[in-house]
Amino acid sequence: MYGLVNRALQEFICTHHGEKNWQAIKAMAGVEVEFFVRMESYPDDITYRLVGAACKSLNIEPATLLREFGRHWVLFTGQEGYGSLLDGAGSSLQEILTNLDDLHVRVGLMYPALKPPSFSCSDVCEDGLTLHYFSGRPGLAPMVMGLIEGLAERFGKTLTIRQSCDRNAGDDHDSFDIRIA
Ligand code: 1MF
Repeated sequence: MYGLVNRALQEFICTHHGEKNWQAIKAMAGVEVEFFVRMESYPDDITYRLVGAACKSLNIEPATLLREFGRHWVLFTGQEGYGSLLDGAGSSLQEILTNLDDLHVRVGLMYPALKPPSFSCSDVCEDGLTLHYFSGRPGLAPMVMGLIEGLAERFGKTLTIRQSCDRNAGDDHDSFDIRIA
């Protein structure tokens, strides 16, 4: 994944748990990269190892950490200059979630090493929708739940999310029923 992701993880861990913990986590993960370059592509394995080491060392469940990290990603990319990318994708939560593939096409045009997941929506209505998530990367459904929560925060909305299909449980993809208050 692009270094931007590892940078976001670094900032997330440093903010909530301190620089010292981050250094320890990096060492535990066996990651010898001194600092991550945003626009350079790194093996996914590095990110997974960092998440794994963080969970062990901070005694947090992976699903919990990934969900919080997903929320942080929306905040972080907003600050890193990608706010207009998010805003340009739609003026309501329903619209943005419907346009996530377009958003990733736009990023991918500039950064060809991007391996974007794919999303589609069904049962879109005033007060909610179902978001379907397809990814070459395993285990990141909790992060997507956090991403949705982060986007809702951008819109000042409160929502409830329930995972309705789960690849871990043998379904062919992950999906989320989203109710917007
Ligand atoms: O392959 C990748 O490197 C990659 C990196 C980030 C693929 C996707 C993403 C974004 N995605 C992270 C979870 C991936 C889960 C998966 O692969 O199954 C989050 C997608 C998302 C979902 C809901 C709402 C918002 C979302 O993200 C918005 C977004 C997406 C991409 C970027 C920024 C915001 C982005 C921008 C520049 C990038 C990389 C990603 O690369 C850079 C960065 C700095 C300088 C040059 C290039």
